[in-house]
Amino acid sequence: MRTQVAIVGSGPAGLLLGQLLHEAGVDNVIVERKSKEYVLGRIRAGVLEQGLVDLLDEAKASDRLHREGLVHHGVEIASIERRLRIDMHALTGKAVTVYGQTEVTRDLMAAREASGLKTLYDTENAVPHDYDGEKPYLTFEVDGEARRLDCDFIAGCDGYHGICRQSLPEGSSRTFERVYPFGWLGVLADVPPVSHELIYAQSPRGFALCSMRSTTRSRYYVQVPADEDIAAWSDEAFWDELRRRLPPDVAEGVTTGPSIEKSIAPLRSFVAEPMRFGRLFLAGDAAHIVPPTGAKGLNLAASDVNYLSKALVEHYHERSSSGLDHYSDRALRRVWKAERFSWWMTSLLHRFDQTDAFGERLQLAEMAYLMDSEAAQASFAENYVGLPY
Ligand code: FAS
Ligand code: PHB
Repeated sequence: MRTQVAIVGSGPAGLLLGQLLHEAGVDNVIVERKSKEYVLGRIRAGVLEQGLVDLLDEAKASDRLHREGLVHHGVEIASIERRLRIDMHALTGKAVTVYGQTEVTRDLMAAREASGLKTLYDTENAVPHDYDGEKPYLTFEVDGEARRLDCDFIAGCDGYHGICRQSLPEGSSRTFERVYPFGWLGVLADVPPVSHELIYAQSPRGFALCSMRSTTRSRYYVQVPADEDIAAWSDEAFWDELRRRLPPDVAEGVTTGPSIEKSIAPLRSFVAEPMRFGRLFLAGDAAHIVPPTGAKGLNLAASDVNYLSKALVEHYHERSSSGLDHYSDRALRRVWKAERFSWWMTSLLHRFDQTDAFGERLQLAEMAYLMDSEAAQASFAENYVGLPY
């Protein structure tokens, strides 16, 4: 089997890359280790930057997004005593769109099927080969049968636990990591959201987030210890803890109901440098992870794919390697700015049990500065809506 670009992973990064390449006439095959149903069963991000919306337009996978997505001009930052609405649209002229990552994935899968592109699900033991030469290829198994995919380039869109970064030669990649001593317990429920916009809440008991998937489906999170056992959390315990962390006038407006999904996500900051190894390119979570506080994970995958898709199209259409040669530096410049913002927002809003009294006062001063300064709010807004590509 042969293609121009072999893509490992059918998450948002792999699927978006596949569609953008297809729209430019570049053939590609996706090799995915899970089933389509498993990939669609993962509940993850919910906030899309305008850059990602524009790329989904380019990928011809945005009709439902424009029908069902909720455009948000503002976001709330709250402590128990104060609520601040940051009018991002007034400060930046931009907005974000609330639309679940699951739906983005579903729309991209539908676009891929309509394009007649090949996606191999339920594969095993994918391994990238000879990407330091001119003729890379992938080996993998389907139903126990060994297969080989010859290609010009390999895109490692296989996430944090993927094979591509792990198969790199010893010493060829430098990693940077910060693991947080807490995670997010998330609940999805078919109840109306407590507010028409997101509320990020800081409280002495820990962080909470009020988000949504539609006007009838809510997504809520509370900070929990990193080693928390989800079995300890009944729906009732979750709703009680959530309301304890919200300003009283918000808490009394929360509509509770049975959870349709409940899970704990660990929080870490992680970057692997560089993102290119000969004819192997890493994109999305395969190269970096951010804590979900800044809603950047999915959106960083999109900016990587923006740079990589344009570089690959430039190679085929203009026989130029400039974009490919600059891909890693260009992507990492934006990645690190998002890492900074996601770390800052996580530090601002979460409870750190190990911090000292000085650290607690610094956190309260950081929140007071954001609440009192339009300059601080403008800085928040330009990062949250997404820095330019
Ligand atoms: P993905 O991990 O989505 O996709 C990688 C794909 O590669 C998967 O389908 C995987 O099965 C496949 N794969 C892995 N190894 C393979 C192999 N060896 N062979 C073939 N295929 C292989 N971001 C936010 O912005 N907000 C959030 O609230 C948020 N919550 C999250 C919660 C959780 C539990 C996790 C894990 C992440 C969360 N994220 C969130 C980040 C998330 O949205 C990612 O940024 C996003 O999925 C990145 O997309 P991909 O890079 O495509 O990686
Ligand atoms: C979500 O709706 O899942 C969500 C929204 C904003 C975040 C993280 C997660 O920062």
